[in-house]
Amino acid sequence: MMKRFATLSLVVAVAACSGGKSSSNQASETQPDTQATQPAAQATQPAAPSGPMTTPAWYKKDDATKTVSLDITAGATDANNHWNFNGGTHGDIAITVPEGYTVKIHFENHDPAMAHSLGIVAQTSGFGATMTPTPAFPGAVTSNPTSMTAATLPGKSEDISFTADKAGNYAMVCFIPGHAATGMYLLFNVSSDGSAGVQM
Ligand SMILES: [Cu+2]
Repeated sequence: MMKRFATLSLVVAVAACSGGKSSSNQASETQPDTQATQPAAQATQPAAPSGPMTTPAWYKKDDATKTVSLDITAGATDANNHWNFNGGTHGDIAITVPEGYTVKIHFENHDPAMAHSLGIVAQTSGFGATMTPTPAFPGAVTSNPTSMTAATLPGKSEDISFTADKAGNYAMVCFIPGHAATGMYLLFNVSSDGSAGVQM
């Protein structure tokens, strides 16, 4: 907001100084361009969370057993019509686990009305309305992940476990048709340098 305001002031100042016709034309062309580009970019690829690495109560790491345990709740809040993981949507939470660690996820569905699922995929944005439920790691998906009647139903839970054996950027998605496309995904990173935790 500050940046855009500063740019506007600068444009006005330049136009005022030169007073020339070409200058004011230039100014009016530049402004709408900038405004049109910014929202489009945010809709397709929101900026990854860049906050400090934290360890909320739902993230536990045990270096002795090289295990990260995650408590993930679908519909933890009413954000995005309950289509969220621990309240996060559109990749606004980034979970990072060290490469080679076993990841144990306890998944609960607190959405009163809708089945949800959880899987880790290599894709991190641009999710289609329907998705092939192929996890990035063997075992990194809940059962019947695309089914509105047989995925993890309201009030139910499921536990999955997998080895995060390849560093990279992944996403945690819901495979029910339309859910990831409308924001039901978090970012999931596997670090090669041992970094671990949660950023928002
Ligand atoms: Cu869902």
